[in-house]
Amino acid sequence: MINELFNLSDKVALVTGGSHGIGMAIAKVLGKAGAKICINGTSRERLDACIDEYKKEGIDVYTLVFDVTDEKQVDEGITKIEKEVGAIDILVNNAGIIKRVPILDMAVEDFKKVIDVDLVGPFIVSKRVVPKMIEKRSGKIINLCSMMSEYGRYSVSAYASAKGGLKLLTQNMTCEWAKYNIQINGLAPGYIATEQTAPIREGGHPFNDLVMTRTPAGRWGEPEDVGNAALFLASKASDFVNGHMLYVDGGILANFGYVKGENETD
Ligand code: NAP
Ligand code: GCO
Repeated sequence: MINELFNLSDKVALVTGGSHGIGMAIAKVLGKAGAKICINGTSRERLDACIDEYKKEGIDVYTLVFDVTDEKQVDEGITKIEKEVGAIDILVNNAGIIKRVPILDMAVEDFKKVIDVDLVGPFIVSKRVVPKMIEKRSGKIINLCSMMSEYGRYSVSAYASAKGGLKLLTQNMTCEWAKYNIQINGLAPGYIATEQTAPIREGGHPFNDLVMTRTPAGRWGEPEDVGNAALFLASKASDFVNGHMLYVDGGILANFGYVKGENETD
């Protein structure tokens, strides 16, 4: 049956950074597909504040505070999940930050901080979660990469370096863990309307015009667009997809760009 392919009712999912944005959208879709949903973040207030939003969708979300860059906190958090909810079947390494600063102005510690959260964090969490997946000979790991895994742009050197690295970490995880029937893939959004992009999307920021002209779909993505694609990578339907980068970008990576007005529909 087709819907059996996307039935996650016997699965436990951890979505890091699930209190809002793309993480919440992914967690909601996986929850609606039947998975038991666990989310973390660094802010207890934000985690408490999102519980009702999940409840509205019929999802009893399990929340805990741990910083993905802190090995001890990650170990304690995953141990708690394994004890109180169950071994994690689906891990979504979604937690991430960005700092938009030109290289010459960027403090080394700020560069390292972005790398720590966006690249080392997925390494730490995956390394702690995967032993039970290996034992079970089954698991799904989804790493939130980006179109910046392929492109640089002015002021996002740390972020693009981390997301480029995460693309290759995804491939290396595949080389080491696919033989245990674990599928590890990159989920790579284009420009999505969340808090993270609000500074370059709102208030008439010129970057908004760039995204609108460079994206063939002619719109910003919504978190739900990414969530829906995550369901495929979390389900049986992707059991032979591994080390892949699934772009959810409205076609931006396919498009070099065009001159406004050359398109008769402009
Ligand atoms: P967001 O709104 O800034 O949310 C980021 C989430 O990560 C928050 O829930 C935050 O929770 C959590 N987080 C940050 N640092 C953490 C840490 N050290 N430990 C644990 N949790 C941490 O971001 P978003 O736009 O939803 O993006 C989510 C992911 O998609 C990120 O990896 C981002 O790089 C990627 N992405 C976004 C876009 C886009 O256009 N928005 C495009 C491509 C890729 P707290 O607030 O509790 O810390
Ligand atoms: C930026 C944006 C991007 C998005 C996303 C694009 O400043 O260019 O924040 O980095 O977050 O990663 O896919």
